[in-house]
Amino acid sequence: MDDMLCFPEDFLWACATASYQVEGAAAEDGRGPSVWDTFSHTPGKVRNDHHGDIACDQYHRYAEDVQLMKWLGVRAYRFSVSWSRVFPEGDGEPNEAGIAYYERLVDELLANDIQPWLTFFHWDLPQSLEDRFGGWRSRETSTRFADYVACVTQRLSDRVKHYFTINEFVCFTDLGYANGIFAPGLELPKRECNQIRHHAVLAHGLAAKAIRAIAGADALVGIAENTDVCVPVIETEPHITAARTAMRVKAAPFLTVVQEGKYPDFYLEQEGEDAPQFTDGDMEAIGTPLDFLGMNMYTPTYVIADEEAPHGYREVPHSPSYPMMFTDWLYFCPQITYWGPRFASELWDVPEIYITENGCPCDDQVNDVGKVEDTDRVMYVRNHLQSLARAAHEGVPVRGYFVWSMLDNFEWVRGYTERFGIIHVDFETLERTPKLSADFYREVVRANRVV
Ligand code: PNW
Repeated sequence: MDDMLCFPEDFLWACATASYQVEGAAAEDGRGPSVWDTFSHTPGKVRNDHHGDIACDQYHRYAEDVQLMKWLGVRAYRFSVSWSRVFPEGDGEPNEAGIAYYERLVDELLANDIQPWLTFFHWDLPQSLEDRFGGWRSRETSTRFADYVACVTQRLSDRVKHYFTINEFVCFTDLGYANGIFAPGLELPKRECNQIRHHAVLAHGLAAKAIRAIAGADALVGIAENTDVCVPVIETEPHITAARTAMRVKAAPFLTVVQEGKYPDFYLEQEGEDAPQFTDGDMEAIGTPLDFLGMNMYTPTYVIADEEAPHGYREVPHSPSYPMMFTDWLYFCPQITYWGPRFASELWDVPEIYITENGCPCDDQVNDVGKVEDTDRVMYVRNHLQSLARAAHEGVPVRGYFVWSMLDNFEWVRGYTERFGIIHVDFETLERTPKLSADFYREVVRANRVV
């Protein structure tokens, strides 16, 4: 372990996708619509009015994709289940054909020695729950989520050991119901938004309990969260302490309450009249101890110590000249994969940490020999892996890395215009071609080392 570019033995190299972004087959075998089907088919909501009707067609091409994963050498695949494939209306009787798809996918992965890591919710809420209950505005959605999770766990826990309840709270709560930029596209006041956030963490807690009740010690349960990674601009004690505090403060309604089983007092005070309503039972479920923490990491929040400021820190905005990847929100800061896991383990003593997403969009062009030579993506991933190796060498319990994404896919409101894959997808022919970054990642996986 003298080699600072080396990873611990048994480090889990993997890749990730999500149902609505890759599956396609939107109306096949009884799948019901999700809020993302409705939203993407509403003119003007998604760039170029793109939608996920076909996406990467992984629903039909999963066997080919598993072979690509095998070629990469990854030992795990993180995918999500489309809730409305299993319960077309979100509740009621399960749709056998929908469950059968995930059985086929899981069996194919296992036959190729690739562990399935299953996410239950990656934003594609059944439209019927939105129509009948107001979606996440109602705790009916939280309890139905737990029922859906119980059903899938019952059917798959003989083969699937690793589960993520929910992916990225802020993206379907705040962005969906307060900012209106993601499905279902609403702009509700703060009080309602806080209650929506609460229903989301409650859904996580109820689901975690359901998985444990059904699969017991056979199942390992975690969450995949994109908490703001606060990075000390200067790596000295006061700034490090300030950044760690900032991470806990900023995550108050999401990761902090999940890890601590209690809303921090400062959060409830600060929200005042708008604070969420909850019961003791809710808090008990929300605080269910987890087996691991999944961290999705893309971009930093820079912090410096400031004794005058609330909580003793101040965020430093990105200057216009700060280097960015090929989209308007992704600032390049490879230190996130060091500070994120380190702070999470210092704040909450989490047993295991996985980077469940990391990657970037690039202006990928196919060259005259049919290859995408994405040296910028290689640069991005290489630097983030170096920081992750630093964390591992210092004893932070980082156990694995899932590159986002295995292949180009439906990038939400950016449609197919932003490519995050290490494998190129031609969206006319659906042909897959590994990019130079895939060659790079394959060598990393093989060597268990940054190469
Ligand atoms: C993640 N931000 O979302 C999602 O989990 C993926 O589905 C998505 O494709 C990927 O990142 C790339 O966007 C994020 O603004 C959305 O910081 C927004 C942010 C971060 C992650």
